[in-house]
Amino acid sequence: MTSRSRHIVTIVGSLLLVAFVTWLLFIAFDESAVDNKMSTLNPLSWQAQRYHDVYELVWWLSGAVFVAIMAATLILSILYRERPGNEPRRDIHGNTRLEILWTIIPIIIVLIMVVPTFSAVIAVEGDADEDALEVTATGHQWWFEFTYHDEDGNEMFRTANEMHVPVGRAVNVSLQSNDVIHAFWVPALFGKKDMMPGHNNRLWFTPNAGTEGMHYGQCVEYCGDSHANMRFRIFVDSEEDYDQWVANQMSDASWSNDELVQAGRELFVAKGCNSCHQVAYSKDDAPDWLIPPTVAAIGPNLSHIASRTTIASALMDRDEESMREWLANPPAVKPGSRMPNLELTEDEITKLIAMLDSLE
Ligand code: HEC
Ligand SMILES: [Cu+2]
Repeated sequence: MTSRSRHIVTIVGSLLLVAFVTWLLFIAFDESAVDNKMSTLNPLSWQAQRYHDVYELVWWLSGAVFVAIMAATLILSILYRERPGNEPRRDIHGNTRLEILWTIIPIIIVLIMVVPTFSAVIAVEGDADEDALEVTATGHQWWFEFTYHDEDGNEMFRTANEMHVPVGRAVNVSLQSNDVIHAFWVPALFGKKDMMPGHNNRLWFTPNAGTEGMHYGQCVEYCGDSHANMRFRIFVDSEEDYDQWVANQMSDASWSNDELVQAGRELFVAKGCNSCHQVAYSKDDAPDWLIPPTVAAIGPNLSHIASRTTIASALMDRDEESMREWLANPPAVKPGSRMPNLELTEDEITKLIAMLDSLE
């Protein structure tokens, strides 16, 4: 290669590198990344905000270090490049002042990062507010179960994959697992934490005022075939909407006397759905096909399935088409699903959907 073509290769290479870095910066700061509901860039609780502050500090510090080193490298290689009249300098062996300086500077930078990091961790990992809502989140392969407790710690009700919380109030979440290690994360609301079998982890968060709406969550610890399909949602409700939601979840499962719904109910028993799914009914005239909750806990509680917006751990919207697809062959939709293909006919699926749709 001639020295001229080597020059051209160097220049083109540098330009490509600069373009690549610019593109990385662009996607990092792109508005859609900031607005994305799975992004930590728009924290909606003070806990998420504390972690985000640390992230931002480290980002700017490391950015400054990066720019300083790159600039020094560039300037020195231009100043001292090989050219007539620029003779090699004498070697230097050790310079105490310089060595002290470049030991102290990194120590200061590390201290600037360590102090806010520890203070954020201590604040966020501290005890939850006294009046915090108590919820147990249990990871299952591949869905989430939420158990709500009253002030005395007694179980009030169970639901799945969609958690509702009141705005402005602390939520204390006890994290558990029914099988393997999962992890719980809603980037906008709190940092990720593992759900371990046989070990209780805990996290808490307080949704800011004005954050009413839906926030996406995801399992973030590889847990088998459908790990990527293990999602969930948190709905931050106004106090009033939340109370209404709780009252509905606490109520008995309801169903109409509609013919299709009744046929669906019969199928729910005939096909053994009730051996895995709870449909809660507390009255004395409870249908005798109901199995106690402790037995029918292999799949999500379906008592109020029609009050949810999604099915199969937020993988699909809860609409007629998705429901058909799911009931026809769950493992085809969600690889490895613990709900087997029950070989249902189109007609049976229609009846079951009518029954499920009535469970508001
Ligand atoms: C062997 C246990 C088992 C049987 C039997 C079973 N299911 Fe399931 N079902 C599950 C599991 C486990 C899930 C959760 C799957 C997932 O999201 O990975 C599930 C999920 C569902 C869902 C989605 C619920 C949600 O909130 O996401 C519906 C609806 C459902 N099943 C209905 C039925 C119906 C109707 C029948 C009977 C025809 C039935 N299931 C039989 C275990 C079972
Ligand atoms: Cu998981």
